[in-house]
Amino acid sequence: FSSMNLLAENNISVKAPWFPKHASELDNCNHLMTKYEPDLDMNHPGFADKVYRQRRKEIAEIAFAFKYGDPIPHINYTDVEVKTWRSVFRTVQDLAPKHACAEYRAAFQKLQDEQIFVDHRLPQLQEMSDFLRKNTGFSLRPAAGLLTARDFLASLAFRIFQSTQYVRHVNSPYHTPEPDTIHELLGHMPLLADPSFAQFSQEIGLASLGASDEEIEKLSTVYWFTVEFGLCKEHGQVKAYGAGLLSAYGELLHAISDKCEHRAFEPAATAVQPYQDQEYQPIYYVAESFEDAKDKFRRWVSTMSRPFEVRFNPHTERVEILDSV
Ligand code: NLE
Ligand code: FE2
Repeated sequence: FSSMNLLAENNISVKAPWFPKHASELDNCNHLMTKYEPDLDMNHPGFADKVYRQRRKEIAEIAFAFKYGDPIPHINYTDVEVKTWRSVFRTVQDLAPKHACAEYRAAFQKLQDEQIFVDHRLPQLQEMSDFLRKNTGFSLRPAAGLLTARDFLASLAFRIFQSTQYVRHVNSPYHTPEPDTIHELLGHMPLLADPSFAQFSQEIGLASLGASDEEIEKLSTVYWFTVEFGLCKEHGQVKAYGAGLLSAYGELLHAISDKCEHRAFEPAATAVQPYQDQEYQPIYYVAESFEDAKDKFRRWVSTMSRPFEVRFNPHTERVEILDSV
């Protein structure tokens, strides 16, 4: 950082949208994107199910009340919820050995060895958060639903992942357009325990702090095609690392079939590719490796317009602003 000066917060002369400077300020970053919610979307499998909607409300209250430093409240999952978990868990267990990337498989095994991943109960967010903290320094916050891209990406800068805690409707165990705790647990958590992937996730977050709306849109599109739906190469074969694939076996099989298009991951092009968030994707991007994806991502981010750089100080959980002159 020799050519940079550490700036005091009130010295920033440049205009940039507000962003959290300390992990505790994520208490202000829980704006919901009201899309695909059972109360609003007639196509949601829970739309006509009063009990389901009530349950979602109860669990959302926990997220709204959560403040930085609180333990994540325990949820007593019902038999129906456990049954849904079990079906998805078993399909992932069957398919991952063949179709998931090596980093995912290794972390999955660790989670099984530690009895966090078992088929008869859902892991609690707090125990998962403890597991991640030990492995990569990531931790979790409960989220009430789909957050705005700006809020969601900001938390990644602090190695914090905002995770839903409710369970998808029992009638659609194998695919849901909205995130739910099964998607977070089976899709995201194993890779957040991988050092290289954790670093990549944090860098997307750091790039988002103070970015323009247009850049946020690009970053969340890159996030979509990598963290959510990414494929990568492994010994000449294509494997999945995207969370939306690993938690939804129909789409996983679709993604590695010849019914869709595979393109090489190239941030500048990937960032402007319109995506599908209701059905299976028609296009997937294939990375050479996490390291290669990170290199390409860094080069692309350096072309963004933000007139300062940021770095995360893990000791203070604070983001420091560096004037790049
Ligand atoms: N389609 C995924 C699943 O069913 O698990 C969720 C994707 C959330 C972006
Ligand atoms: Fe996700």
